[in-house]
Amino acid sequence: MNAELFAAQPRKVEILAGATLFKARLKNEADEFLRTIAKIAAEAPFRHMVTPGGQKISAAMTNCGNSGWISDRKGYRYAQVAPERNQPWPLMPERFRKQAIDAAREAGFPNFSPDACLINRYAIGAKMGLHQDRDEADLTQPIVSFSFGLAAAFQLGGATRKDKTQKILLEEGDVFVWGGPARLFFHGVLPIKADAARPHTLYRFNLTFRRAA
Ligand code: MD6
Ligand code: FE
Repeated sequence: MNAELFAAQPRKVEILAGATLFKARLKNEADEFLRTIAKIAAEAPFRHMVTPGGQKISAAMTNCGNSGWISDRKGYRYAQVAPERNQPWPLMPERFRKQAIDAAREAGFPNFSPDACLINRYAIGAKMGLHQDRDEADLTQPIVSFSFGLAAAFQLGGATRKDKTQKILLEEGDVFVWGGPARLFFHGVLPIKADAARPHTLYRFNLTFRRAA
């Protein structure tokens, strides 16, 4: 029997105009990505930030790249230093950058040039409420998201908070490219569930590559 028949078969799924999901695209490289994330976190540790309203964000966050997304009582924004460290963010690994640019190009965004990568770590039960990503300077550039570890039920809505949402399963190695007409759509993540088949997998990691400046 040919083992390749059983290898993950990447699939490209158009979810909406401007939103393309590449199933399992990075699945075979998941361990390598997780090791690189651990190195970034050794330099710039994951931490729970607060929203301008004072609520603790349940996903722990860090960043790599020239800019990093932060939140505190003063607002949401990109910053070139981690506030509590006063040092630049770790470099964006070339391999991350290349994978993000390649996926964007294949989804119809040939000029993607990310300068920021937000890394979210979700423990079981962590979630993210419906939001828009609108802190980036150039909204013609897409956002590219990589998921590893536990799966997420991702909610993708529309241009207003009241629009109906569809649920998209984001699993290990999935790459979701999102821009154009969908760039400002509301979205969120339902509480992450444990996976009985992977009892040692305790987190979901999500990386989002952006052009911030
Ligand atoms: C997450 N992702 O998947 C959260 N935002 O954990 C996002 O909020 C997100 O995946 C903009 C574009 C793609 C995303
Ligand atoms: Fe978002």
